[in-house]
Amino acid sequence: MSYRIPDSLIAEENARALAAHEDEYGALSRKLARRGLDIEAIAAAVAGFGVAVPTWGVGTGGTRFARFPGPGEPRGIFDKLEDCAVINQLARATPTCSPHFPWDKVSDYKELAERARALGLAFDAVNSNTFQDQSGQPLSYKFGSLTHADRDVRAQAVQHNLDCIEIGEKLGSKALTVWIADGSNFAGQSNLNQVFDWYLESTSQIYARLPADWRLFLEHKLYEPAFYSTVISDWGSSLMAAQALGPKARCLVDLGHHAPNVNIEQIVSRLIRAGRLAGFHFNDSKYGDDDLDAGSVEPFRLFLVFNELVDAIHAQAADFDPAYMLDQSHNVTDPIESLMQSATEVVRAYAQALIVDRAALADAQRQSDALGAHRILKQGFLTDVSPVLAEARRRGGGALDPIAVYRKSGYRARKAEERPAVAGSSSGIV
Ligand code: RM4
Ligand code: RM4
Ligand code: MN
Ligand code: MN
Repeated sequence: MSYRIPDSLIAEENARALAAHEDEYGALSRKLARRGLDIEAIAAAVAGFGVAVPTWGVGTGGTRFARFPGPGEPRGIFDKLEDCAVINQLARATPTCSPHFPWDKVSDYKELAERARALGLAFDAVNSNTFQDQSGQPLSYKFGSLTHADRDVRAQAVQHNLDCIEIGEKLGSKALTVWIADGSNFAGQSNLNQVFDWYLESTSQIYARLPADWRLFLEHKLYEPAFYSTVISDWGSSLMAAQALGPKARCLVDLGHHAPNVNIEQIVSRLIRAGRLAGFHFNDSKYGDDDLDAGSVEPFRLFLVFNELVDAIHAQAADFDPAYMLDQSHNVTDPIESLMQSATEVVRAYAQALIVDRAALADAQRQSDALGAHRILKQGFLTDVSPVLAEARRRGGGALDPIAVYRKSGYRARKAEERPAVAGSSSGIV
């Protein structure tokens, strides 16, 4: 029988921390009331917010230099689901997970869907992988996949995406995320215009096979592994492709996939305006696609992204239904701890954006009161919303302090006994 964290441990730890928590919740409630805000409405909105965990994120990540796996790593998708369930059990913000194929391939998808359901989880977008060669694969992706110069390689990559849709249907997913590594390392290596044509040709074949209620998420990335040009390098290329493909195609914003200093929240605003925002891969970075934990480097930027999202909700923007996912590489932490912390930081940014006084902000903007407007925005960011996040977790059966309960449970040590290390784990991208 595999170890699960008992709910009684959560209850005990919550009981110990309850008096202090209630005091802090009361103080925040009074603070918000003075601004005309009802903390119960914020608590309800927070409780209803979910962000998907990437199945590849529960294994230790790595760099191109090395990977340092920890004890008790998940050995396959069934172990990964167990870890995803712990993240949701304690932090109550991640009811779904986003699988990656063929990393999460199994022989029986009905069994996989049932196992997820039994653990209280559902599946979010399925991700295809044509950035690596798999054993036994006839043709190589070394020089590209959906935009390879050889039509047979393109056809193989298209077929893999169609297979992913078929798997996703069995799992209850409603979207396919396509990120390709295609690009070039040398000026002249590929024809920049031609490869975009091939991208459209290949993705239109995938688009044609999307079930009626599905969406196709196109994920751009500026560079890496291609270092001279990348086919879908930026939101402009992504939007051009989405508009060429049709209304079910949307642009996915991974926070780490932009040029340095680019204004990501403005890109989000433009994509909302175009009715093409697919959703997010949240992570944080200092230099490039660092895949650090969300909110760990630039929490203000994360808040500004949510400010645009809450603004769109207020404006009742058309075609606005973004998918929220984490996409991180945990190289030096226990992935379960990182994912609980990151999910909390994403929800925090949402709560901070919810309490911004939008009427006062619009007024300050009308009066061209630059500093006044900024102060209104900052008031949301600088309010410590931790007590309302904790209360939403507690009411949902989660932990007031998820990481403290996780550490106390000894889950990882138990898994180290249950899961003998295996070679060639699909976790972590090296
Ligand atoms: C590092 C650095 C070192 C080299 C390793 C492999 O980035 O440049 O000099 O030994 O790579
Ligand atoms: C990429 C990109 C994709 C993810 C892979 C593993 O950099 O962010 O979303 O599927 O990494
Ligand atoms: Mn991503
Ligand atoms: Mn990435």
